[in-house]
Amino acid sequence: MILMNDIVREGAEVLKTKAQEVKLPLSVEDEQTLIKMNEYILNSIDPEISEKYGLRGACGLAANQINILKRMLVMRDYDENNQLHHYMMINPKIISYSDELTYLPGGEGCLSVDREVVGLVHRPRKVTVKTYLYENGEVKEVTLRLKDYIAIVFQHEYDHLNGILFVDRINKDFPLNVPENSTPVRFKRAEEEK
Ligand code: UDB
Ligand code: ZN
Repeated sequence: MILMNDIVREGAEVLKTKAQEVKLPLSVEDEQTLIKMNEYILNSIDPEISEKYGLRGACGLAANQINILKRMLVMRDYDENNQLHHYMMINPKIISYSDELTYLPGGEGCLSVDREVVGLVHRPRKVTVKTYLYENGEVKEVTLRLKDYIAIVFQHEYDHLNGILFVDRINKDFPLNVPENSTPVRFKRAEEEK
């Protein structure tokens, strides 16, 4: 199983390197990598397992982060409407972006970054993604339209595949600047608590 020690940290060359396309049909080795990545996410959000192994609860993981330069990522989280988005992606490609931007009001973090980073990351609010999905032992090609929080998680992981960290996207001179076309992600639960 993947532990925190297996997660590559900021400064490492693999996190600055573009990952390679995965050859299809999926090899047994690549399939096992994807399953292991998925297991990490599930273990990390299981209170007992994450406590026992000291895992940081995660909503996404890219293969670069476990030292594998292949275009695979796993993401799992709920959107603003409490719909679960759980995807094991192979060779994802963004085929269109919105001009509108969005951002997490508290900024982003990363399993590979151990320090507190102040600054906002503005990303397209909507993306259309063409990807292979691994589901129930099968690989199928789909087109997904992702928006708001889920689009942020996807783009954060997609950046890893291209050797980009969220810190690279923070405006160095004005880290808390908000462009006129960017609006914060609003979580439904937080809204209801007001
Ligand atoms: C995460 N989780 O998994 F807005 F309820 C982060 C860590 C680094 C803090 C564990 C996270 O941001 N969870 C979260 C965010 C919310 C509301 C909420 C829970 N990642 C994954 C990662 O590092 N992948 O490479 C960082 C996220 C920051 C923005 C998207 C991915
Ligand atoms: Zn990350």
